Amino acid sequence: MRPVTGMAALVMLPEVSMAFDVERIREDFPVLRQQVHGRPLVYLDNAATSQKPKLVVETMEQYYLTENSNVHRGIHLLSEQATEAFEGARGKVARFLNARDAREIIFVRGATEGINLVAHSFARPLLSVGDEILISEMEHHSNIVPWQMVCEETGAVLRVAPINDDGELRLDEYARLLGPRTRLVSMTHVSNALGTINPVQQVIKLAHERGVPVLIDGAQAAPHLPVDVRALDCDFYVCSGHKLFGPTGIGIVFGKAHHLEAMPPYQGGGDMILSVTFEKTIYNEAPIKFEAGTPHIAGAIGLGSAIDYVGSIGLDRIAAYEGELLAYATDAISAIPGLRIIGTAKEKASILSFVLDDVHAHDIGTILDQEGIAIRTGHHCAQPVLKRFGVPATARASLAFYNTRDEIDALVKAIHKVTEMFG
Ligand code: 7TS
Repeated sequence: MRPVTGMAALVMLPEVSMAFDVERIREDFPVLRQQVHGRPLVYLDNAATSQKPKLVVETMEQYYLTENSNVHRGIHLLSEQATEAFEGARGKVARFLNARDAREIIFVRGATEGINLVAHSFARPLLSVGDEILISEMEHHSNIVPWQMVCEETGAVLRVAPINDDGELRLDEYARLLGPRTRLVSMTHVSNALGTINPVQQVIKLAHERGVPVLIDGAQAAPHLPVDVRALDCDFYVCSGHKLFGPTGIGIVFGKAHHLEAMPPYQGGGDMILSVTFEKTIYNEAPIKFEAGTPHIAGAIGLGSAIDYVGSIGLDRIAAYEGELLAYATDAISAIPGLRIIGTAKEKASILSFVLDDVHAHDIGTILDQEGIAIRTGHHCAQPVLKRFGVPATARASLAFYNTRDEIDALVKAIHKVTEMFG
C-alpha cells in the first residue's frame, strides 16, 4: 500500500489489527518484561522516548565489539567497514523517508539540533528586519526557540498560526498569515502535547504557492505514520532517532538537495572540509559539509536497524493498529468522571493528554507510577499550547505499537483509583 500522509493517514489505512501479533512483537522488547513497584511495567511515555528492540541493541553491540573505527578517514579495513555501515544507514533513512538521494540526509543529534541547523544555516542568511517566520500555536519548544533566536539576531518576526478548541490548525488563518514577508514555515507534523496530525500536505502546498519553503518537524510523526518527503514536497523534514525505536543522540535532517548545496555549514571542524589552509578552507559537499567532527557512528547504525525493524512490521500497519488502540483508549478514558481530554482533533496519532478535576497532573503521574504505569506529566515542552487550553500541565499517555488493550485497561483502572483518592 502506498504511504499516505497528513489528514488522510488514518482514514486510508487497512484494518489489520487481527493480523498484528502484538504479543510476538513485545518479545523483541525485553525492557517491557519487568515489574515496577511490584506491578508489570506499562510503558506509555513513548512520545518522550520509545523503547528499543533487541535488534537495535545487538547491532550496536556488534558494531562496538567487532567493527568500531572512525569513518571517512581510514584506509584500513575496519574504517572501511564502519564507513560502509554508517553510509548504509544513511541510505536506509533516505529510503524510509522516500528521499530522492541519500545525500539529502544529514545526521544530527536529534530533532532539536536538526531545527537549529536549518535555523542557523538556511534561515538566518535569508532574514532581514521585518521578514517573517511562520509557525503554529502547537509547537514544541524546539520549534519555537531556535526561530526566536534567529529573529532576535536578524530583526525578523515570529508569526504564529492559531488552532481551534479541538487543537486543530486553523488553515484559513494560516493561509492569511502567509504573507509577502514570510521566509519560512516551520510546523510540526504531529503535536506532542495534543496528538493532532496536521494537514501538512495542505500546509506545504499553500506555502509553496507563495514561494515559501517549509520545514516539517516529524519528531512525533515518523514513529507512527508513513512519511514520504517527496509526496509531501517539504523542503526540510526532521526526526529524532530515539523516538523512532533507535538510540539517543542521533537524529535526521532531510533537506532538498538544492537547499543543502546552497547552505553554509552549521559547524566547522574535521570531516566537513575538502582542504584547509590558514588562508582558506574549502568545504566538503552536502551532507558531510554539515557533519563536523566524528559523528555518532554507532547511533546512526543503530537507527538504521530500528528502521529495518519498523519496516519489517510496516508503518501502515503500525498506524492502523495504533489508531484502533487510540480510539479504544479515548473511549475508555472519556467515561471517567471529571476527566477532560486536551486535544480532540479529528486526526490524531497515539497521544492522549488529559486533566482531572482538582487533581494536579504531577499527582496523577506519581500515583500511576506506583501502579507500574509510566506517563509524562507537565507542560511537555509545549508551554504556549497548554496556555491556549488554560492549563499549566496535563497527564499524557503516549502509545507505541507494542502497547496493548490490557495496558489501556490498566491505565483506566489506575486513573479511577486517582479519582477515588481525590474524590
Ligand atoms: N519536536 C517535537 C514535536 C517533539 O515532540 C520533540 C520532543 C522534539 C521536537 C525534540 O526532540 P529531541 O529528540 O531533540 O528532544 N518531545 C518530547 C516530548 O514530548 N517529551 O519528551 C520529549
